[in-house]
Amino acid sequence: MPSVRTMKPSMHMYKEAVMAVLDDLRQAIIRGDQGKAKELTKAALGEGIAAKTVVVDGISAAMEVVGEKFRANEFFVPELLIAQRAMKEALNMMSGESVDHIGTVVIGTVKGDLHDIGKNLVAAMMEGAGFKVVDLGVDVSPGKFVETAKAESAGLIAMSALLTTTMGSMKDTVAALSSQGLNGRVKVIIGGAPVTQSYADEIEADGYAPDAASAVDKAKALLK
Ligand code: B1M
Repeated sequence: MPSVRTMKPSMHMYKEAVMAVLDDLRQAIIRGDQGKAKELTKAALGEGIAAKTVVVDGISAAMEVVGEKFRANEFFVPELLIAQRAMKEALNMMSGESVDHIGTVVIGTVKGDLHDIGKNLVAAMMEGAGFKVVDLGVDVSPGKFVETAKAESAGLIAMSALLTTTMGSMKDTVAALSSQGLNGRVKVIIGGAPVTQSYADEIEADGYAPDAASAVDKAKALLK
């Protein structure tokens, strides 16, 4: 790969080189090439591209394309899973990168639910937007969400559910927050394929978002 710095006689060429690196990274993630995704993320950071730009314009943008292809039946579960592994490899390369945090978010997929592709996308986008993200993974109990939010002094709990049978755990988490007197102080945002705004209203969650990009906007608005 050509070096961004050595190819920098003008700002225009520098921007083109940055775009080329990010484009290669997106393509590597979309085709699920873990090695290349890792290598290109490392190279992009090494060339001085901001961690936030790598996450937003590289990693998250690639997963948005994967999501669209999946919805259009161009990709199926295996393609989704290998792209997700490549995404994880790329994200692992980001640990240790310093970004000024605009708030702390505790995120996870609710109890009984093992779906994490959408949740990882939301977590990556939030990280890219400047939040400190504490990712509890999948199968997260209401107690674990609340205890972690307390321990991390988080302003927001973000829950994902993909099964109609696990959505109830979101309600239990809101109730657990209330029982500790933390509702209002720790905001709650929910999402996932079966989740709706009316469900958020019903369980008195502070927000709902249909996709990862709007989850970031909602989180920013709630933590203002
Ligand atoms: Co499962 N699964 N699955 N599955 N699976 C669904 C969800 C299902 C709709 C398939 C179907 O029947 N058509 C169905 C649920 C039915 C229902 O309850 N309504 C289902 C089922 C039934 C099951 C099992 C029970 C199957 C079985 O074993 N009999 C089982 C349950 C396991 C468990 O969780 N306990 C199961 C297992 C699995 C796999 C392990 C094989 C795999 C998950 C792998 C993984 O995640 N690591 C899997 C997959 C891949 C799917 C489908 C095919 C794809 C889900 C996905 O990743 N989509 C799904 C069918 C489908 O959706 N067509 C299906 C892509 C992802 C980018 O979208 O997660 O929706 P999504 O995220 C979106 C938005 O929803 C939003 O942002 C993302 C986009 O930007 N979003 C948020 C998500 N979380 C958010 C949080 C927010 C805001 C927005 O704020 C906090």
